[in-house]
Amino acid sequence: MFRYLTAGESHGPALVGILDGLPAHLHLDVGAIDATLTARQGGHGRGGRMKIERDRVEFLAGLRGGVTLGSPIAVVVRNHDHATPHVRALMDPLSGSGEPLTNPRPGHADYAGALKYRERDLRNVLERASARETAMRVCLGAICAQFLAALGITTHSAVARIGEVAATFEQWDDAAVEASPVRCPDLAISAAMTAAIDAAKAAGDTLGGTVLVRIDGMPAGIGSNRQPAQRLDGILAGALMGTQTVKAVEVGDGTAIAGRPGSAAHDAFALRDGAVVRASNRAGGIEGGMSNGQPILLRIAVKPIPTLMRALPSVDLHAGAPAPATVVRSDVCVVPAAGIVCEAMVRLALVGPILEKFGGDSIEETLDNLARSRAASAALFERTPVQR
Ligand code: EPS
Repeated sequence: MFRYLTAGESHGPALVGILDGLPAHLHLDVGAIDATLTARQGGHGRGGRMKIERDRVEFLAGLRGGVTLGSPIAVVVRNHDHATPHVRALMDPLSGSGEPLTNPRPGHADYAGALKYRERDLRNVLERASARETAMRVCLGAICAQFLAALGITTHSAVARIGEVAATFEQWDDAAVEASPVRCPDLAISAAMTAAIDAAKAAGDTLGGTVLVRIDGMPAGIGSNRQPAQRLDGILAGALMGTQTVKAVEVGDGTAIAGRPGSAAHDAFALRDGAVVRASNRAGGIEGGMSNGQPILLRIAVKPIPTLMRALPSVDLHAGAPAPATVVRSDVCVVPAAGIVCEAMVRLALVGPILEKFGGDSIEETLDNLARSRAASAALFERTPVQR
């Protein structure tokens, strides 16, 4: 069984993660994990905190000589902001205390969390709800990416919308994404997005948007139609909806499919050089809850973050009087970072269903089983070889 767990408060000493169930003998490139952590910290629209943090992974368990042992992997990413004296005074695990935060931000976990945990100080809710925790998800996801890459599976992301500025590409080049300060491969639109973020900042406002995630190299038959919880679209959507700021997930043509007749909604089969191919990929690579061998295409909508410098109306819960929402240091737009985080969630979500199909206590065993499965698929029908 593959599973993972994260712990950590935004201004506590560190974020902690455990990954359990990755096969043995995977050589990990630690520089690649750190590079992914750095990518998450970037993007136009980030606030002052990202100038303080230098996210780097530290391994505590599960690795020897840079190679996985098959035992649980334990990692830490430090919060440098915790070294700031007033932050440490607030958040030291043993002595931390301070004036309570009392005015919930509409859209944040503040209010619902206060009621749930019977908290009179909203800081006790917001510290864990903060998107700071996504640094650990990205760290664990970057480890999983190296397992997936060994199987020929890669993930890619791009920003398609920020606020009202939308791009209309379907394919994209990773190099163009990396060249853009907002991770949008259309450079003219990218400039308009950057300007929109600047305008929102000047107005004390925040912006959300849309990111696309593509998974290449997926073998067919991952996930299952047997039971609801085994459907790969549900597993991916659940992981993505379980991410801070995400409000909607579409697979393939998603909601647009609802308005089309069946004749314009599906992906016709055809033969090319005697092999089965598809004329389109409206389904986004998943049919019947299983990967079908096409690239998996996901579109994720994220909300504008709820901490506005021009605070929304709220209530001081201690005073029982109207008051503006709490204003804390924050970002204007995290859509570029959301693409990196969504890739991490997809990576984490894929490993379990992949290991369920191919198994493997060592990476050699997983690769043997994958190769045998591919050979069996190709030979399944005498006349028409299957793609994967
Ligand atoms: C966040 C508020 C800001 C963000 C933070 C998420 O932190 P601070 O209050 O320390 O300035 O920078 O995001 C991160 C620290 C991060 O690593 O992404 C919030 O309230 O959700």
